[in-house]
Amino acid sequence: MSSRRGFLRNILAGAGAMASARVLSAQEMDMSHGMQGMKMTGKRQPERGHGSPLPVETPDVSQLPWRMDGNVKEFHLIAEPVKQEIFPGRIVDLWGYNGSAPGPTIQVNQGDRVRIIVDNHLPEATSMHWHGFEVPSEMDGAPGSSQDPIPPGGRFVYEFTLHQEGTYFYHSHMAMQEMMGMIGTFIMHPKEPYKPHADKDFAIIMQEYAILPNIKVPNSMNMEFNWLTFNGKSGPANTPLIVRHGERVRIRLINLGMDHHPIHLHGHQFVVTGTEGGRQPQSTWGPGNTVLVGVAQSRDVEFVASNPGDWMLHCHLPHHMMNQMSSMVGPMSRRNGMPAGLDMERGMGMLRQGSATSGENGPSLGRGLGVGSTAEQAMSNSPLKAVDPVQHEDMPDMPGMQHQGMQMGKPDVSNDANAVPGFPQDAFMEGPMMAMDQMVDKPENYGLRPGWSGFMAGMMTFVRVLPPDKYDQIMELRKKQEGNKPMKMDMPGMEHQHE
Ligand SMILES: [Cu+2]
Repeated sequence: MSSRRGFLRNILAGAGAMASARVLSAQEMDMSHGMQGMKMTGKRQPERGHGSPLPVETPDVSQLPWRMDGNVKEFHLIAEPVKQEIFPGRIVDLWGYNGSAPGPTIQVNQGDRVRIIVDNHLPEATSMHWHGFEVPSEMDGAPGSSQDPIPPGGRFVYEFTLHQEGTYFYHSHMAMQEMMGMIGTFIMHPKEPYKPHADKDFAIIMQEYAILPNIKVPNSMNMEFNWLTFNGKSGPANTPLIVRHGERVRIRLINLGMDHHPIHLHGHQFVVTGTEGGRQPQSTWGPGNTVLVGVAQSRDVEFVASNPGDWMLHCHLPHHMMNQMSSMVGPMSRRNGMPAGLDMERGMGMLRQGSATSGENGPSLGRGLGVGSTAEQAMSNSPLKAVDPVQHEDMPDMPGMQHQGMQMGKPDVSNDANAVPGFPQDAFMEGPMMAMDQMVDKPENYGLRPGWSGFMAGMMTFVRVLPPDKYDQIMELRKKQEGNKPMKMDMPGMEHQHE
């Protein structure tokens, strides 16, 4: 490990005298790839240098290191297929950058000269767009108009000076690739620190995927989504945002998908202080607790964490608070099999026969997860057959009740539940039988109410506003965990270390 560490230091430190054409070798690329895989900074509490900006934490996503080449900050992104564990045991095939989707977080300072080397390790052409950046047209990454697409195996070197500040992001400018995960956070720290000053600063990217049980590849043409993620994780796999009681908190929310997400915070009012265009004037800040983050937008919200507790932060669209099971509720779960998806034309409502509400078409319209299945299995999830193995065949990748680490428990339903039209809705989708506290155990979850994980799904995490003793305890646990990790990552505001 120590040789790897030394190697990294060389990459980061020895850069000054090198020609600008110098780029990382394949071996170094493997290195940086492995580094990202360790996810060491996603949870790390970065230290602050004198007068340097507060680094933004991106829970569950790593930070992209850079090297200085003269006065240019040089980053290296590799577009590639990735295996992303979006939920315990649910490892799916996405496309991302440097081993993850979303890709690693880039942080720079306003005024920086930045170079980003983009290598394409995908089997098809790609292009990198710097969303909202005021840069020369030929650096915009619009394939076909500002540049040729980067062919498979190819490379494009982007370089520009950034005079903006705010919450930005980078993404592939190929539409279907966007739906495979190809986005990352790009923070531009302001020259003049924002006022009032924030004690904690977080960023979260929202994404959505349509992935059938048994299948690991998202259907990027689908219009409905069964896996909703914050920073590449679905609840309860997300790492909560840890805050000390009384601190001022900024959360930067970024959305790239097919839906707009109303993000709601419990227990506090916040103000929207920034958009994808940068800081907003204070005169526009009105109180709220839900902010609609539209597709391709970012929103910064700020609040004083004045109310101690474990507060949910989640998308308020009901179907975005679920994991993969939204088709298994209510009357639809009572039939002996039903259409589970159709070919594209019919899935999108271009019917060949029958009406849109017929038994043949009704349940499948707008769901369109058709690839790989035409009918869902006959199944029962009535109270009397709650442990029917058929139920688990139907969701083999969902840790079942018999799964190790899953807590045993019974949903609380009344004796005549089956007689009530509409039953079941949430009875088998959340609650004690879905709890998996141990499977998602980590310092940031320490002290949560037992069974909490059974109620967290989709775009859902916690802002934990903790009294000093509890806060310190979790920071201590986190430090211990970090101590076991081999390398330190470099953060913005610590540039002096590279020079
Ligand atoms: Cu949503």
